[in-house]
Amino acid sequence: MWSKTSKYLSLIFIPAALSLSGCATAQSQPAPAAAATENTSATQLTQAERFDAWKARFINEAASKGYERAMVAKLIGPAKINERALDRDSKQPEFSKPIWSYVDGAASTSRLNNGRDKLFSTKATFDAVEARYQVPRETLTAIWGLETAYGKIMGNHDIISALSTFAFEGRRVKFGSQQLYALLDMLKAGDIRADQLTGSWAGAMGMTQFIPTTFRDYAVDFNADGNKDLWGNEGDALGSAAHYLSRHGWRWSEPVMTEVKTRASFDYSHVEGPAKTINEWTALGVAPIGGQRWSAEAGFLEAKLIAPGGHRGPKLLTFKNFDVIKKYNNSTSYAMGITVLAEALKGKAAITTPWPRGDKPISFEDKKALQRKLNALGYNVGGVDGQIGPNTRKAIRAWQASRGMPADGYVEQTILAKLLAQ
Ligand SMILES: [Ca+2]
Repeated sequence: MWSKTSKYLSLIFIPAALSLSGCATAQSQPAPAAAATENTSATQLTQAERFDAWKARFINEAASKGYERAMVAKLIGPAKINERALDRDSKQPEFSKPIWSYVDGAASTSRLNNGRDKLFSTKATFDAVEARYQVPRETLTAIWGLETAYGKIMGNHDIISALSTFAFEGRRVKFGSQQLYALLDMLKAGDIRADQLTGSWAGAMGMTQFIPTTFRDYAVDFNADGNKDLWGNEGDALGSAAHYLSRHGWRWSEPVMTEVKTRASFDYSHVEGPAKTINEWTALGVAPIGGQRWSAEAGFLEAKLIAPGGHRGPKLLTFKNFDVIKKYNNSTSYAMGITVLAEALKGKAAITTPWPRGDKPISFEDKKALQRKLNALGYNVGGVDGQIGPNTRKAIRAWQASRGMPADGYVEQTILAKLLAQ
């Protein structure tokens, strides 16, 4: 596989000195909030009565849209409220997990070893999937591993109940309804059977955790047996993931992410900025680490620079394919986790620079204090919500630049203290 991509980097092979911590703990879920209060001022109906009334309305609405009433009633009738899917104010965790902890977990020793086994045991399927979709097997394996531990943890919630809970009331009414209609479409087309519909409380199904709209629009019957079996058939699941990435613009011959170094005078305000060509990055003093060089062909590829651990941590150029992975799950941490695991499956270390693991993260309340202070100093962060998003990082960069600090937009306790002391 790598031989196909190496036209962009002339490699001096670096042995995979992977130091992967073995903390393959499941992602921590937010603590359950206190039970929702039953009684609302708007109505005296019980939740069960409101849910039944919603079912009747949904069945009528679906029938009016041309779905067979009996089929819809049979499907929706037995649905029960899913307690996990109930709309509650999720409590903010005090500290969010640092990115290195997420990336370590993504490429844990057990996930890597299990992934190697899967690459071996599923080789014939991967050969066929790669040939059809031109998406590399290691990336597909990494998605399979991160989504469901290679099909081990697919969720055993009744999907109709979970989505009906969303559709009936709360913030996710529109989402729930759209997803239910996607399921009706698939059942109508005969792509899946109602008895297959299990998944996560959030509505994701099968080995690759497709929500119904994604399932309807991108799942394939790779083994051509008449059923899109993302739960039990590896070809269908991996073929569907490959089809999804392919349709979102995956480029077989291009890299996903390359670790780089920057010259001492580098202007970090380019971090998280617009994409530039490799030639432009080179002119700005950005070069691959570890004795690698860009080929002439690579010069015209576009890439964005990220430095999620700040200027002292790993710095990475991300290419079009990185953004394609984010179409699967819109998170930089996720795309990095997938890429680090996929490279590890090839025997390569995608990231070699140590993360600033000694840094002390700032709490949710500290993040709000940071945002209030930046607003007060005239750096507009928008709302004070305790979420360090692109706007807040942009404001941090502007403040850092004004103080002659590397403008990487990264914040931990010492930087926060400097800001608050101002
Ligand atoms: Ca099939």
